[in-house]
Formats: sequence, C-alpha cells, structure tokens
Amino acid sequence: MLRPQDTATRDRRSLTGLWRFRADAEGVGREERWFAAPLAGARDMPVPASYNDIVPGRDLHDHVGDVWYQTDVRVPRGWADQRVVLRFDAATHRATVWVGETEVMSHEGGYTPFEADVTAHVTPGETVRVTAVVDNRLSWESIPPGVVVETAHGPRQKYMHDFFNYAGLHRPVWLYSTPTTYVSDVTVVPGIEGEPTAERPTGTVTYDVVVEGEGSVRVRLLDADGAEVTAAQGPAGTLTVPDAHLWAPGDGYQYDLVVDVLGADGALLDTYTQKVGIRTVEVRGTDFLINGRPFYFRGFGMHEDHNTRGKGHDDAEMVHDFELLDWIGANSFRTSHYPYAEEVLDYADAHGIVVIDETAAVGMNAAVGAVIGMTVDQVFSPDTVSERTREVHAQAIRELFARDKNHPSVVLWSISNEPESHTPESEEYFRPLFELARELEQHRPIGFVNVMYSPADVDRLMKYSDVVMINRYYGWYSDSADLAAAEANLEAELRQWEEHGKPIIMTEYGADTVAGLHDLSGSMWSEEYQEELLDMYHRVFDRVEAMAGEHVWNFADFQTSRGIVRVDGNKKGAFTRDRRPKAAAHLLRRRWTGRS
Ligand code: BDP
Repeated sequence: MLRPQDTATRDRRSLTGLWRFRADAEGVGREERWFAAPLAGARDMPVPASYNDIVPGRDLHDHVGDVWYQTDVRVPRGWADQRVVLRFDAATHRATVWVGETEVMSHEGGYTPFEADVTAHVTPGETVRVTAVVDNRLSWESIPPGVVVETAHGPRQKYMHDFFNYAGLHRPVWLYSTPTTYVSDVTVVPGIEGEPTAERPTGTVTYDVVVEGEGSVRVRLLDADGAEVTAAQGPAGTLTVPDAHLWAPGDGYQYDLVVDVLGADGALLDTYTQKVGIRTVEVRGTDFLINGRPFYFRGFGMHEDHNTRGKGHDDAEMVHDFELLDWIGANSFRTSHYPYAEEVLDYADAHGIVVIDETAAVGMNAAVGAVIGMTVDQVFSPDTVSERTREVHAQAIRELFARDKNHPSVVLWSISNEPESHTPESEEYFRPLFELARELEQHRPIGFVNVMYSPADVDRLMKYSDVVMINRYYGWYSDSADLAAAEANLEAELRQWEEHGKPIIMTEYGADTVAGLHDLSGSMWSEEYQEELLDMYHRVFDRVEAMAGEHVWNFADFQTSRGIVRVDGNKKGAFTRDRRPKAAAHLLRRRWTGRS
C-alpha cells in the first residue's frame, strides 16, 4: 500500500492533534451508535499516542475493550473532482471507522495501515465527522495472541509476551486526495549487473506500476541531485543505471523513481515518487552479503516505547533514537516485535541503517508465558493458536511485505519471535506461513527468531529459515550469575547451530540492569554485571566463525505488563527508558566504534 504523498497531483491533510476520546468500559458504544453524534462526555486525547499513560490512574492504563476517537475535518475546497481517501497508519489492535454516520472500513492488526475511498461520503469545502472505535483485546485469533479473563472485578488481559499492551491511534491519520485515474501500487526490485563489489557497478531497477483507470505510464529515474539518469515507457520494465551509486550500510543513497500517468492527449493525470536504493542481499554459506560484501549486524532489538506517549510515533524521539544508534556505532536493528512506523523505515533508508523487519507474531510459547504470567497447556491446538490464527498471521505477513517491500533498509524478514518450534503442532502451523512468505518474497532472506527452549537438537523450524536468528539468555534466565558456566554453554550451543551452515545472528542477549546500581562482586541487576555479561558474549561471538551479527536486548528499558519478574518494566536496555546511557552503552560503543 502506497504512502500518501504531496505531489503535483495529490494533497494530504494530516489529522494529527487532539481528538475527542471516550473509553467504552461497558462496551455499549456500537449499539448506542456513538459515531452518530459528537461523543458525549469526551476528553481530549493526542493522536498519535497510546492512550494508556495519558491520564493518571489505572482505569485507562488497564482498560480492556473498545475506546472511541472522534474528530472533525474540513475537506479542502480544491478537492472537487478528486478521489478522497481516509487513511490510518495504525490502530492497535483493530478498528472500525465511520465518516459521518457511514461505516467505511474495519481493520484487524495493530501495526499496519488501512484506508478507504470516502469520496462518496464527503463534500469538498465542508466539514465531516470521523469516528474510530479501537479495540485493544488480544485473543487466540489475534496477532499477537492473548486471552481476556473475565473476573469479578472486570476483564483482565493476559498475554505471553512481556512488553505492555499499549493501544490506540499510534501513528498519523490522513485525509488525502488523488486524481480519479491514479497510481495504486509501485513495486521496485533493485539489482546489480556483474561484480557487486565494484566501485560503481551497473545497477538495475525492475519496476511494476499498477494504475486504476485509463492512462499510460512513464517513469523517470532521478539521482539524488534531481538529474535524470534514465527513463522508460510502460507500467513494467527494467531500468539500467550505469555507474550506480549503491545503497549500502552507512550510505543511504537513494534515487527517485518518478511515476507519471498520462492521458491520451499527453496531459499529466497522476504523479507519484518512489524512492529506490540499489543494493543486493544474499545469503551465501555462513555469510550475509549486502552488495556482495559480508555484513555483520551490530545493534539492538528495539521497541516503540517512550514515557507518556507509549507506542505513539514522534519525530523528535525517533531522530534522537537514531542519533543514539549512530553514537553507539550500531549499523542495524530489528523491529522487535511488530512492524514499526513507516517514518522509521524511511529514516533507516535515508541513513543507511539495516533493518530486520518483524511481524507482530510474538508470544506463541507456553514456557515464555509461564515466566511472564500466563499459563496455557498447549499453545498450538484447535482451541488456542489454530488455523484461524494462522489466517490472521498470514494476513499480517501479506500486509507487512506489501507495506515495506520497497525499503532498501529491510534486508531480512522475521515472521515470528520466539514461537515454540520443537513440536509437530508448531511445525504444522508454520510451514504454510514460510511457504506464503517465500511466494510473496523472492529477493530477501526469510526467517524467524528461535527461543532458548527449542535448541538445535529439537527445533523443527530452522530448516525453513535462511538465517539462524536466536535469542539467548545464558547468564540471566539460565546459569544466572554464573558467567563461567554461561560462557561454556553459550559456545557449545552456537557450535551446534553452526552445523546448519547458515549465518547466525544473535538477535537477543542481555541482562536486566538498574541504572545506578553498582556492585563489584558480580551481583545481577548491577551495571557491572551487564557489562561482564555482554563482554562474555562478545568473547564467544568472536570465536565462532558463523556469527553474522549481534543485537543486544534491548536498546532501551521499556514498559511491560505488571508481575513479579519485572520492576517497573524490562530493564535490559543499554539506555534507560529516558535514553540515558548505562555503563554498557559505553562498552558497546567501544566495541562497535573503536572509540572510547
Ligand atoms: C525474550 C523476548 C523479549 C523479552 C526478553 C526478556 O523475545 O521480548 O523482552 O526475552 O525476557 O523472551 O527480556
């Protein structure tokens, strides 16, 4: 799905700002048609933001079920004869939207965009009411899964992942116009002819444009200075780029593919610009190659998580986080454990940061659930994570790939984090999803992230994966406080994975650490212990040749559900939640930049 753009033929109106908001604790709003009038008893709510931490108290923080958002928007006068589209960049976890009293769309899944053509329901120059009901409930048929337990004191949401179930309108909302004949999709696949490691090789850009309505397509490829490199006619083809300036880690060079739709008389009907980074990705043996050169992932599993705004997107926080990644010498991150805002991927593209892009399929694991506080006998069964869940999961994969397919920064997909992967049921569940992912994606490697409870001798899914991605907590959840034992066990396990003959990326390793807690005798939770543990992992990584990357868990401390294993959140960050460095941040910076 294309991102809205301002071009010579298109305009956007942002609906960010304060919306009217009301929690629907009784779940009566749909029946009472709250969309049909200005929301009664509403309070102000910022969009984008999670609603949970905006108001003090437990009610909203722990709310389970529907909340209502409403705003009024004046449709620009100039949009007469245009197609008018209403788009939500995300609504966590599902939403139904009305324009005036007309229901225009519903969407399942909290981290991908959805939109509707609302031309028939608006009049340019007039104001229209937009209402969205957003439901934060996780069930056996949602991604991620969860269970709502009805108690004498109200509903309680349980789930098998640790990050807090923030909800609401986390990303911008747009009203935008397109002409009635318009570009509805663009796919670009970059390539390199000959030796990719050459200084300025010949690049290729295979493109495919979908147009709704009658018109012919012309494309022009411009370099970063706006000079035309090449051009072609027709909705699909391959462009050749002599002396290509490649997109590469640390060099976010991009071309502009300007797509024009022309009428029979040559008039410009629509124009849309798609950025293109020319680079290749390939797995060869135990190497992960970008542009033919071995790439070693250095960085973090992250979260969209901040004080007050929760998972709400914010440019200032985003840029600051990227500046910290730069300061520490990270070259990559994983969008643990859900698709991040498109702004984040655009930024990664533009700055040459490499991304492992993950679906929201996290917490399909009874053993992890038991640690977090949700007990379940069998995760994969007709009554729990089932074929119905798989349908939702498949749709999440389709939507993620469709949204992010053109980003050069995305070099590897993760279709799930830490599912059980040692049971026949888990294999039966996942095999078709790997098949689907391969059908949708012919150019990037695909994988999933393996959990410590499914080591190499029992795992059944790694054979479907191009890369070995594993999360390990030797020295924390196992061999707690015993780094000597942890070192031996970690190395022994990596040697087993090495036998797969694939690149190994440690997608999580780390220790909870309370900033400011110091101890010289190896006390867990201290800043010294976090440093010692990371150091130990690095010693091991440097001995194992198949290692292709290290992503510390986590970039920053983050909010979790409440329970006896977390103290005001997960504290495995190299930075605190408000982005102050722990001692480990300096250790990582020394390792990753060579600077102190
Ligand atoms: C792993 C999960 C991650 C958790 C982490 C932890 O992938 O989401 O936050 O462990 O326990 O199981 O810190």
